[in-house]
Amino acid sequence: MTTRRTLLTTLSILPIAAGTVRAARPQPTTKGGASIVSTWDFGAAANAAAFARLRAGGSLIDAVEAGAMVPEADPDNHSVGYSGYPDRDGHVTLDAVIMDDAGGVGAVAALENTMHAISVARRVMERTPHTMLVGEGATRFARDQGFPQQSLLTPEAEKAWREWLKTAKYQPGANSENRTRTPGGALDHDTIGLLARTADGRLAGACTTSGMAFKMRGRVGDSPQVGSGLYVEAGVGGATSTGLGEEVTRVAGSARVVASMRAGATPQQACEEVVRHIAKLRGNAIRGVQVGFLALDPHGNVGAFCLLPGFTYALTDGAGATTVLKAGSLFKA
Ligand code: SD4
Repeated sequence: MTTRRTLLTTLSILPIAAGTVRAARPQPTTKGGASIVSTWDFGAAANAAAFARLRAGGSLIDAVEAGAMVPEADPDNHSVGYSGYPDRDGHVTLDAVIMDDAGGVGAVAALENTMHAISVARRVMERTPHTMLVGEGATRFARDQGFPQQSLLTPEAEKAWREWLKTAKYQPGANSENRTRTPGGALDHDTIGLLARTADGRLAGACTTSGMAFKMRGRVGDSPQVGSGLYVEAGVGGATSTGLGEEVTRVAGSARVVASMRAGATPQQACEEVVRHIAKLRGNAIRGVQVGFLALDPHGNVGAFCLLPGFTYALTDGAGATTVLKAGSLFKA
């Protein structure tokens, strides 16, 4: 018979050698559990918009869309939506996915000229028989659906790209999402992954990004791919990821987190398991690479864990109070 302990061992979520692991911080105890969680500190503003939408009677999908739209419209956020850093050919291309817990999924990848990729993803979910549109087809769909068309490349982002072209070195750095940015520093990527729940335990999620700055044209990361950047399952939980997408896609990271939760792991244990799995699988190849996972179960329990210190997330409780927390990390640096 499988006891809980043997199950956890199988999932390799029992503590491993001291010295390599930084213990995860105790989980916040919020009255009634978390209502909305999102990646990075800038998730706080997104959570506020999502919470307001829920409070105004919106659906979970309305709420996660409203949350994701905040960084998409923020000109200071250089890789979600408007003003995202372009690919190496100078095109801003957006990736997004939205998902409910009743089988609803919509995604776009390599979308151009539309600020709110998350809303186009929602439209894919609601108005097409498909789950994902990419590239020119996604861009045409957005235009045909009446989304305003504009260049997403701001002068500031163009300047950074032209500067990058001088060396054209592609070396994504860790934790560039944090607001403690140095002007002109290597701001490689930003992504928001957002999970929300209702008091009765229904779940939905959204994830939106322009991906890695100065990526190859046509490159798509984890974010818009169901099971990698986001996964939600009724009665089990949801998970989302951030960081170097290739390392998440390789292992279908968010689906793996939810699978662990389905097998009995807590959200925290499940996030730790996938991070350890990536580290074991990739060894030296993930040195200096950041990948972080965030998970939420139907009761409002939250998990977060990452490879390197520095991954933060925003947690909003049932009363609307938001805290920004640091996730535990597998490595110290
Ligand atoms: C990507 N995962 O395109 C995204 C980037 C990211 O925080 O999450 N940055 O690989």
